[in-house]
Amino acid sequence: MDFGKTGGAGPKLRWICARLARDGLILCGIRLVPDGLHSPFRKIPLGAESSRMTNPSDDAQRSTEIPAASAQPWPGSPRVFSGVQPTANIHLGNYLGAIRRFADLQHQMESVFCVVDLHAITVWQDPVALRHQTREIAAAYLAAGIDPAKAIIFAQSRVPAHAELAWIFNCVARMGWLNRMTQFKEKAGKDKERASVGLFVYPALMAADILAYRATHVPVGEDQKQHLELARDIAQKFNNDFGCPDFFPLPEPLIEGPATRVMSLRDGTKKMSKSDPSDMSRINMTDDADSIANKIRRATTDALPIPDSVEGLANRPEVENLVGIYAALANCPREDVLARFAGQGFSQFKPVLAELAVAELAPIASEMARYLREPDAVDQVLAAGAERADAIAAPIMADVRKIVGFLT
Ligand code: AQP
Repeated sequence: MDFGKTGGAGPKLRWICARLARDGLILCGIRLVPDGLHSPFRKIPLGAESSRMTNPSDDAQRSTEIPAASAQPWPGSPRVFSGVQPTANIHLGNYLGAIRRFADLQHQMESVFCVVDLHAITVWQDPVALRHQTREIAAAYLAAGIDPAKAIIFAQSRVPAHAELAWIFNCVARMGWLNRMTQFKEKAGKDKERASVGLFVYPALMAADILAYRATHVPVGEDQKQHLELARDIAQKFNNDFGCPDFFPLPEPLIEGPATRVMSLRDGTKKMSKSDPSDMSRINMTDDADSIANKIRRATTDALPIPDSVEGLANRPEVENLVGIYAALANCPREDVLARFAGQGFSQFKPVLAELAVAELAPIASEMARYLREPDAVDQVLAAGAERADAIAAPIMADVRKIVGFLT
């Protein structure tokens, strides 16, 4: 059987309909976009649809371009979605760039926070460690103040919509779009042939994560900006290709504050990262007070004093990083930090920064440890969250199946 050439039954059916309509053999229209969908999207007249889809083999030419975004505001309710991978060594960058924002946003909008285990397995994960790490991220969410009675907390693999929609988006996204993703290039390294296919299509899964909930706002660190732009392109192309302009929102990245890209404590030009082999490069969310203080004390700096203006941070990436971390922890602009510490050396600045970091992170680390001593309770939170997440995603997926042309 060849599933590839016609792109499936839906386009083939539309092509036959279009040909018959063109030849004057159809007198009444067939509704290509079914009734009873849960979204408020516009119905496309048969004529318009027919002329757009004249031949299923046009697929590649028809829509490789990213269509222009609709000027209309999203008519649905706002919803936040984001996630963290259950890979080892969750760190200060994950906390300041993402998790702390999640805890704030839960009070502003309906919020869905996922432990993205399907993403984690795009690189090898030991199954026993993966289970522990999944609970660890859930514990980090809870310890950081995300309330499971308010926000939804769950593991991605427990809700089938993610994988199913990701497959559909694999067929919507173009190779050229994914080829431009810098994270794949960085993570695959020189030996792309040995990278998993999953690592390459990771951004399509990320788009599915967000859009399975029709999420409108996505708090992430700076490193995810390109993937978010791709998610918007995929949403736009899906809406355009299937003639349902408002079906998926174009999700807005929320990349805000002084710590959207926390850098390594050893090298201010490299992102603080879970996979950095040096534990001294990052502050882990599980570190105790002594480790946090020790890592800050030994963080790379230079011999000059702290400058008195943001311009003075140029070409001093390690200093810029520590000032940014201080500003984020103290919830103030970098200018305020510089005004307080200008002219001082790092022997004065580092102990104050360490004290601030310990005050914020040590209680979270001990709460995480407390949750992890009760893994069954964490599992219950995740199971209840998965049910709530599925209740949102399942009707959206039912609509997606109808729109795509699957028999339901
Ligand atoms: N250094 C960072 N500064 C600010 N935000 C960051 N994030 C990650 N690193 C930083 C944000 O944290 C969220 C969860 O990230 P992830 O677990 O999905 O994966 P990642 O981006 O691959 O994280 P790492 O720690 O950098 O892992 P590796 O070592 O695998 O590359 C995201 O919102 C991310 O932007």
